[in-house]
Amino acid sequence: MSAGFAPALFGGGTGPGPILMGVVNATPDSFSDGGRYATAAIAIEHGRRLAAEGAQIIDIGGESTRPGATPIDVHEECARVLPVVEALVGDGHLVSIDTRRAHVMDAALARGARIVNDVTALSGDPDSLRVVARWNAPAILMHMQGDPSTMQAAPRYDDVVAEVRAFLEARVVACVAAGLDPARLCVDPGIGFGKTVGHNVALLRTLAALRVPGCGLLVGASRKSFIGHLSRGEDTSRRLPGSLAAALHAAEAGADILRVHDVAETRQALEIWRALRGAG
Ligand code: HH2
Repeated sequence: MSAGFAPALFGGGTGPGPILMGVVNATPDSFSDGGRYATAAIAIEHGRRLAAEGAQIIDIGGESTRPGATPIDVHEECARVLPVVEALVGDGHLVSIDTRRAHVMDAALARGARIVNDVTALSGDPDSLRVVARWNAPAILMHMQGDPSTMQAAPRYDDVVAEVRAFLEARVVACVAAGLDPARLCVDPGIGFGKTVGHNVALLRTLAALRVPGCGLLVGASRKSFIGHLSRGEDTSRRLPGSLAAALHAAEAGADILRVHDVAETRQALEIWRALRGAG
């Protein structure tokens, strides 16, 4: 764990290694599980299952950010996520809201969500910083090159690790200037967001270098397309083994939070990893 980062704010931090954030996509078109959790009742049931399996944070999103996805209306996004947020908060779960819109952040925080997870690192909506500062909410700042509709067309970097790190540092500076506490921020390299397979591999190989001092580090590699590309072209439903390999690699590199779809399986992998490395 990094000095200064308070993982307890994000729901964990009592033992060594990362905590798990379970993904609930209340969307009809997510890349990995599109449509399976599209009704509120099914999404709520899924969130409950992920919590029972060991997710300390339940991340609820209503807009797919898969490559090529088209943005949806803010009211539609609220209609998808807010009933799910309310129900899971009502159960006592720690909920994060995965959105790039300040209005959705505000509405979800008002219903008891505690964390904001933004794939634009609070830069996609001019009101986001103000909303997060007003609620004093912990926030996850992710790197993305471009926009989901075009980001995989031709990702380009001179030095992907240096550029992602510089972006994350600059966003932390902007957040602190807006009144946010760096100990309540978590940075994320944004695996698959405007990146080729080579870019994703370079970022995962150098995770420790991407950490911004005093902030947490989150990695979301679960079921992402680089796993299929590096293996035999498996589709999202057949990427669990690769996702576990990526999760253990991120744990070894010191990630604080892993954003995963397969909570029970990742938890078991981490338990064995912890036992074998003698860390409790
Ligand atoms: N990945 C996705 C969505 N949100 N947030 C963070 N912080 N980090 C990530 O890597 C990340 C994220 C994409 O995965 P998923 O939610 O399963 O798909 P979709 O965006 O299509 O709903």
